[in-house]
Amino acid sequence: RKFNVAVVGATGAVGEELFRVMEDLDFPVNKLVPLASARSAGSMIEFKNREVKVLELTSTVFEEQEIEIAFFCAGGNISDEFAKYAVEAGTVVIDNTSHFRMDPKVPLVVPEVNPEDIRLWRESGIIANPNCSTIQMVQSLKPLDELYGIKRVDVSTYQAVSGAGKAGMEELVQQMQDFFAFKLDESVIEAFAHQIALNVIPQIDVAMENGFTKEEMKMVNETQKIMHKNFEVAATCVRVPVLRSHSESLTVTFNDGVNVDVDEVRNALANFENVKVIDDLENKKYPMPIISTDTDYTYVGRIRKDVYSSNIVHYFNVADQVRVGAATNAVRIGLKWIELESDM
Ligand code: 11C
Repeated sequence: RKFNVAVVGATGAVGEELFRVMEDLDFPVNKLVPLASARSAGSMIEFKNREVKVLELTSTVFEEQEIEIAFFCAGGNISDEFAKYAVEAGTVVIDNTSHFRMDPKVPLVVPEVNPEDIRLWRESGIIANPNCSTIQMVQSLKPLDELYGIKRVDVSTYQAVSGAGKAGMEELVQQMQDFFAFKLDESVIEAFAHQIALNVIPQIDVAMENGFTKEEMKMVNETQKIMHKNFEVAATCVRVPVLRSHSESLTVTFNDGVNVDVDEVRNALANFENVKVIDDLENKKYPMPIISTDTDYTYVGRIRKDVYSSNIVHYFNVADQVRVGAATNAVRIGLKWIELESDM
């Protein structure tokens, strides 16, 4: 059977991508209802070669439109204010913001990693979609934890400007144009704390009391919740002038006594759902944003055993932030929910 589906934040970067991913993954849509603020209501979006009108997000729209599944991707404040109306109308909410992620009543799901947690959705009516940098990381950690048992993860990220939405992408493009027009020093700096063109910024989101940023602590707390494990995680999150794929450099320490076999690691990753291994340094083949962008895979490469400790492996992983890190994971949650919990 097919479902009545709403997308809240239909005109944002993730909202627009959700329509493409639903088309690509053949999401069973009966009626599609794009929702946005009054400012964007009335505009049109394209879905399956048809124009669909954007309606205004109101407290009653979920009931009026008989919505069964609602994707929320309009920011935490909007989820805070409107998700409850969807839940009251009997809609399952798949929330792409950080608002509900650490709520013990709300499952936080990466379908390849912890699909069974979806079954807890009835407690709140909400399933949370993790942070983009967490999603691609746990997709590679899960098979490695099953293989050897993880003790600690150290990760540095190279995060694309798409993490700050359309405004972030536009700011990078504008600054590059300004550079070639010899007026970069006049360029607007709004989406990020500093100029992002020709720069890297070692801060994503606000500072926390412990000296880490909020983005870095999301990678710690969300990883532990998704994997149901309390292994140690330390993250350094960095914004780089890349349009829409996040990269991560990982050092994974396994339990004492483990002797890493790189071929075993490579096979475990290659056999994991939606992970692709590209790992041939001699021939200059490894994951890069220009490979992952516009795809639904997490790419892993540069896999190597530590020179000093036999229980440590290093690798690099890359995924499209707007798709794998947001829209595709949300749609995969929706498909899993239909499989496990809907009354179809
Ligand atoms: C970034 N990871 O790259 C952020 C964007 O918790 O959903 C996503 C924020 C979130 O800026």
